[in-house]
Amino acid sequence: MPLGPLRRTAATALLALPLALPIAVTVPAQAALADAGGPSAQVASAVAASGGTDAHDDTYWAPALGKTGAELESALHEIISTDVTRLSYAQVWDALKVTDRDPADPTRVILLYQGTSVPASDNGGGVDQWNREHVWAKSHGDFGTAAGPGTDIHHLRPTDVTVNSDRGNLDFDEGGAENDEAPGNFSDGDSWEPREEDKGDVARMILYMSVRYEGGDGHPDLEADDAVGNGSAPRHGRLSVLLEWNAEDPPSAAELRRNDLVQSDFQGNRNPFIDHPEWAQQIWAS
Ligand SMILES: [Ca+2]
Ligand SMILES: [Ca+2]
Repeated sequence: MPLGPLRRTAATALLALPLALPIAVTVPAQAALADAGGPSAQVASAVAASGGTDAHDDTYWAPALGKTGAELESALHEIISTDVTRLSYAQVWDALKVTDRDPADPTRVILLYQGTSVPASDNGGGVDQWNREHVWAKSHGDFGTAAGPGTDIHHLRPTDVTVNSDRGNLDFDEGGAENDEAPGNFSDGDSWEPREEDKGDVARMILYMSVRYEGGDGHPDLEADDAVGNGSAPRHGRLSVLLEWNAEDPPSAAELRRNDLVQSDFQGNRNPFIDHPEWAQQIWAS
């Protein structure tokens, strides 16, 4: 994988983040991502080398550093499931108005799948309003909108009402016909392919849900799998494609800022794959 675009992403993140993450934060993580196809020991050493340089490695992620595979997944589950605040579904409206605020205009939010900016106050169920898209489709595990996975804003994003309806509960995969209202998104009978800018975001949201929900607290054990057409099973695919998207579309400044806001203002937990996208490879590709 060429490092050029990844380094540009790191530089962009630095410019846009007021809490300037040191450049050492992103560079080792991206280097590890680039090495993800290599021996796991090589990846592990890249992560170890980044320990202490990431803004959250010394504290939040400390118990996970140096681990790989199932041990890493288990450590991350413990970290992101401890001292978590569960929002009500009504609270999600106000939370998304903060986490997905348009940086150019605080009265607007940015829509997933389109990247367009719409008035934050125009939320609801009408045509051309925005609503709460469950990126992990809530029918996959049938968890509804009670406080828990159905209100976890790490995977909830503002979307146009009819685009949300078009995506429905489809698994994610490549191919199909382009969406009229949301150019760059494609769908067929069993899958939805988001536009390029959202591919990595979607992947990291699904992977977060897979690690966050392991069958405790009365919630289903959600697992990413390599299928489409998962129906109501607590599964979401397609894992191999999501891992590719995670690598192709690294975390943006907006995604990093969103992760900070979800932790500091709402839920108290972070999405590990936004801070360390290479962890996805270390859990699922080993
Ligand atoms: Ca992205
Ligand atoms: Ca799980």
